[in-house]
Amino acid sequence: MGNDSEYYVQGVCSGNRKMLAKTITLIESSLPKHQELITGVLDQLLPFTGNAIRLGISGVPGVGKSTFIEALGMNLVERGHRIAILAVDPSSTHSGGSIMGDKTRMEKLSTHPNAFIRPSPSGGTLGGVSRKTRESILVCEASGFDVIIVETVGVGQSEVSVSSMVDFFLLLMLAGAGDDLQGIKRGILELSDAIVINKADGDNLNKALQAKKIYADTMHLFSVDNTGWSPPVLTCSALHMTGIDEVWEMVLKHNKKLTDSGALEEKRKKQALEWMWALLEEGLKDWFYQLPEIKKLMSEARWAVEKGTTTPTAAVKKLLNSLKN
Ligand SMILES: Nc1nc2c(ncn2[C@@H]2O[C@H](COP(=O)(O)OP(=O)(O)O)[C@@H](O)[C@H]2O)c(=O)[nH]1
Ligand SMILES: [Mg+2]
Repeated sequence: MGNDSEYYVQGVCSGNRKMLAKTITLIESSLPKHQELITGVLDQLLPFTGNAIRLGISGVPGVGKSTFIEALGMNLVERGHRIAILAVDPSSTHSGGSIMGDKTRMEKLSTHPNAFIRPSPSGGTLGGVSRKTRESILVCEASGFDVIIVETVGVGQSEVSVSSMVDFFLLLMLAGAGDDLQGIKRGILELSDAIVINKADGDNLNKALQAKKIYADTMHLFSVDNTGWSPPVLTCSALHMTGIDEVWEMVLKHNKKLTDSGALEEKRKKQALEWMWALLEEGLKDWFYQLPEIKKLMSEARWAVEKGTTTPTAAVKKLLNSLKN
């Protein structure tokens, strides 16, 4: 049973949660026989994918991502949506992923029959974690989830990776936490389809409204992308569940705009192709460094360059030429 791709395909497509979880475990396995099996499973699932709204959520630790996802998620499941939450967090440890180890903040959602929460796979490189998350998105879609949320921590390269696997990339921020844009790199702002200032409640409400103006001015500096979408700045309180409807309406508006113009299909095609090139480059590199001939020549090349008896250019030429025979 467990070696048969049909078994997984049927299980996933019938919406069976256990089979969904099992299939994602297969994606996360590094055993060659599991990888071979899942490759076939994914190919068969592909026709049943693509029907969800893919939403990425980022922001520094403490900004309220988990609380926000609980609020938005409950809002959506109560309206009949089926929502899957995945995480990209290469720093996560064996405890089940630091990013969602705090399942307490998603207490209601995590026990809801229409929600599926999967922590980041532990260990591994960003590239590895990202691949697993991309493939998990497809499996969740084939299993009938119509909203997929990918959460990531607001540090480093993981935002770039998440923004390249979702339709809408949302950056959660705080008002007046010191420096103007809280160390968020300009590059991350450019990736964002919206900024949502969280914790707009209590004493913080006025500050949040002020920050909204400042951020809106900043976002105007970025040119509108080729889909004609200009990133809005909104406020919300994940804790008090205010402003959540507005965030979702914005996501729907963006989705409609991109769907109607054909830009969504283009975006996903482009993402798939870029992913293919990235995988190919990674695969080529791994393959190259594993070659016995290269291993041998590498140490010679390193030695010669260190000694100054050959130039890096000549050393690389020699390495690559050795493959031509
Ligand atoms: N006042 C207020 N507190 C919030 C809000 N959202 C989250 N918090 C609090 O901020 C802290 C961090 O929230 P959490 O969701 O774990 O943040 P994460 O690290 O980004 O996932 C918790 O103590 C939350 O209760 C909000 O909208 N308003
Ligand atoms: Mg969290």
